Amino acid sequence: MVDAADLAAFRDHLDGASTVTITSHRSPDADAVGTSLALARYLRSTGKEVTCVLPDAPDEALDWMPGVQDIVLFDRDPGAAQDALHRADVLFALDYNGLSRLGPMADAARSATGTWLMVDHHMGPEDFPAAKVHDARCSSTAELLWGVIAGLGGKEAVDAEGASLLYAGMMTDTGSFRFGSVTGETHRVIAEMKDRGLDHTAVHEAIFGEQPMDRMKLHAFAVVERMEVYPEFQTAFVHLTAEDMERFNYRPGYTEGLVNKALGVAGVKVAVFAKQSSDRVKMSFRSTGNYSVRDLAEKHFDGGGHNNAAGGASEESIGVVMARLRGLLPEIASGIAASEGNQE
Ligand SMILES: [Mn+2]
Repeated sequence: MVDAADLAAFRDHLDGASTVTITSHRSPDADAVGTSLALARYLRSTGKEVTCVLPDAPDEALDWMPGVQDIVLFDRDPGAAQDALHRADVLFALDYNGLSRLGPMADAARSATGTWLMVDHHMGPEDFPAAKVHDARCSSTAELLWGVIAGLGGKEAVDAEGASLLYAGMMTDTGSFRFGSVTGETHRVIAEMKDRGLDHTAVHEAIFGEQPMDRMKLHAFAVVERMEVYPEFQTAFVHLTAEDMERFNYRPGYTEGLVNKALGVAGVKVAVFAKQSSDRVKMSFRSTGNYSVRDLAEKHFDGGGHNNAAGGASEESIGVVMARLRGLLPEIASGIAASEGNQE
């Protein structure tokens, strides 16, 4: 639920603003992009001049999102991105809460002189915003943002397209409404989206329905050749080298969901996916139950996120990262055991 005092602060800051710039995190997912575009639509309906700026491009799987082509990308057009950050009266941080999550765009964001507002559901928010709507128990930023838009009196401005943007964030951040973070409120918000004309089937189809043959082959290859399952530690790893990704003509988004395949192996409670990217190894962590992969990612791989879903990165080679992960197996297993003990 959105706090009335936070809403009042948002309203005050927005009342005096004519130019708004909306930002979200590096490697933006459906929650990041969907909320950026949905908020932009609402604010434009109130007469604001709005620009969405992201550090880099979203997955191709989000190409269907109305307005995605108009987003300014810092890595492609740093001048335009910097300009949008610097001339904004109000800046939004959506779906992240630390400026380092912007990667190379962080410095430009830090030097912005407008007022920051935040809507986010990750733990441990930094205090750079003047006001924030923050709830680490909420399953998506999209769900929180609906509360903000509704609270500001903007329900009517959310049409079927706006609803599809918010729904995409809610759907993907909850593993299609499967995770423990889903609440009655989550489904009440979806009911509101349906009332606004949401075509939920179309959103599922657009994101999960069809996939390029190369992506399917990459997943099959990863499962057969690159998955390591350690039943005695209730843990599975899967990784891809730069050569693996080249072999299957890797495109952004191709590895989405691979970590969940590892988590889906019978008896596995912790899964890690690691892939070589241009300058570093990027990692996704997942768990079921009480064991916090956020702590694991934070302690060993400069990462963060949620208890059951986190990310991290390393400057080491993929071989070194995998060796380090294997070395952590006893620590992970005792962590799982301790978390299950805590539950009783
Ligand atoms: Mn999110």
